[in-house]
Amino acid sequence: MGPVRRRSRMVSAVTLMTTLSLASACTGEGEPSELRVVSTSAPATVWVDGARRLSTPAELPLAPGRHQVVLVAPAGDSANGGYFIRRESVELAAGATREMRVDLAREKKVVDTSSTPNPAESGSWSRVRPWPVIAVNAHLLPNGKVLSWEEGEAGFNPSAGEITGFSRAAVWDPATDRFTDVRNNTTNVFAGGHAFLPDGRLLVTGGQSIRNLRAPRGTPHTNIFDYRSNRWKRVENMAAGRWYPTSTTLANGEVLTVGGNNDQGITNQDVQVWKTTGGWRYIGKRKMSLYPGMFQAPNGEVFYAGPRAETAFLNPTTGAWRAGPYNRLIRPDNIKTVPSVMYDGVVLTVGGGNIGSQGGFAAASEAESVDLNEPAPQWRRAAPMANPRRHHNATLLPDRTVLVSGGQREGYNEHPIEAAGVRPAELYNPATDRWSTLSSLQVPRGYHSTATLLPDGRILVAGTGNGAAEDQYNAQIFSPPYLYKGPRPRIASAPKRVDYGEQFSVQTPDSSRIANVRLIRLGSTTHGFDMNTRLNTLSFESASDELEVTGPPSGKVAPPGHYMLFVLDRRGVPSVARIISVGAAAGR
Ligand SMILES: [Cu+2]
Repeated sequence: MGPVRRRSRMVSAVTLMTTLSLASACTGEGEPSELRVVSTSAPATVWVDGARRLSTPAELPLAPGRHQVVLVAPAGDSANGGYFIRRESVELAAGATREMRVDLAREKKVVDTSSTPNPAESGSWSRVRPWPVIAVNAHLLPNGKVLSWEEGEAGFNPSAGEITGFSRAAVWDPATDRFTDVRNNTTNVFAGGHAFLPDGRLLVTGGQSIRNLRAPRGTPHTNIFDYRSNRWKRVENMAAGRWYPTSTTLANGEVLTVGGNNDQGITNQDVQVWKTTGGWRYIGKRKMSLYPGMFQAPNGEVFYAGPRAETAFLNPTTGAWRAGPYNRLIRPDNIKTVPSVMYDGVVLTVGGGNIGSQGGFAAASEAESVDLNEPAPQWRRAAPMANPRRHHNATLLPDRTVLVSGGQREGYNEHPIEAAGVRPAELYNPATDRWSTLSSLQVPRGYHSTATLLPDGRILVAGTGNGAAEDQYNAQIFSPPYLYKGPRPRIASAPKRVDYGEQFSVQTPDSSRIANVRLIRLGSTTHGFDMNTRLNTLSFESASDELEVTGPPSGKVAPPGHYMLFVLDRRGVPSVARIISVGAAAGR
């Protein structure tokens, strides 16, 4: 066969050799004027820059003249079965042409090991689809789009007299399936903390300044990403760097930031708060874990849930700490990477790594919960998962269950996860204290993977790699069993803004069969911890074609900002969510 032009995305086969031919011209910043696939090989779908099919132009050049090509041969199209995934960087001067020869037989093959279970019991995974960045950090924006980014590079800016950085970042629009390049040109925001401000902008604290795995160093940069303009803005620096901090939106709309390593590679002990008027205030010191699990608690304090056995409560006004319940069930020694989530004031922690003797790196299957609504909260053992996991994600779903995806049974960050990866998802129902095992991932996800609940009730699972395991420039989207249990209730209209304690009406033709109304705060996840999400069940009364719903009582149970509003029927089938802002200070 001769050259196939961009318009065609499938090429037919005679041998196992595919040639990619890239030609660069003056069509934009390093964008190839033409990408041809010369193929006499097994069928392949070719994506340019990991984002787009061959039939559309490249959108995310790495840098002027530098491009990525991701090659994916879907299982059904390949004689050998399985998926071939490969990422290639191609340097191209303007007007230059370059050929890539790809031997499909030698590419990495990811075999689909899942059977075809009943999706009403096990849910289902989408096909593996390319993603333009490694989604180490992922965030659902107030406009329903998803922002994700990966590790970038650091450099020294002599004129500014400081270390600067760069991150590749993209915004995905699920409605159009298009990506927008939103790179950050001043900070490597990988390794930062993040939480949404009441107006829906994302506050990003710190990031990586110098990569030194013995003592990684944090940057003091503070960035704000504005979903309305897709722009980053540098704001007031922190007093010291932060690498792996946690940021938490507080009841009054301020954002607490703790933990992580500073610019010298040692623990940053500052306890600091981003004010609603902008800028930082400092409220003392405490030595914290990397990416500590922090939650605004219903009593007004902030709960430090671990990952270590020691827990604590912080008064975010005075900076005073008091001891919390000791988590003694698991966590025998230096446990790490324990996802925690909060639903209706209950914190659940699931699994974690470094179990057993030092260097063993086995993972735990145990789960525990603590109800912060009680006057003297205590940890209680929950049923264990079927699989031990570390580097997994726990995601709150609108039916008040918790989806656990990915993770590995053993091994540290760089451990190959092809064998150690846990492919089946698991779902925890706190109402019954039971886990069920769901369908399996095709690509195992471990360190630096993320999971993000979408307004349509599906979960975007992406990432893995970026200095750990193997880079995964791809994603899979999970449809939970609740999407296969009958017609979805529908929200016809809902207010854009709701105040604390306010009664508001939600129009729905399905009012007679609505059993629950819930809010889920937008996800903002990295390293297995979602710093922003929480779930609130709201009280309501049904009327004809509408629900009279009462907003959450205060910022202590629902910090101001954007939430997905779901209505659910008696079988737990959720509507598509409306994204609304909650709290007097919310929205602009
Ligand atoms: Cu990391």
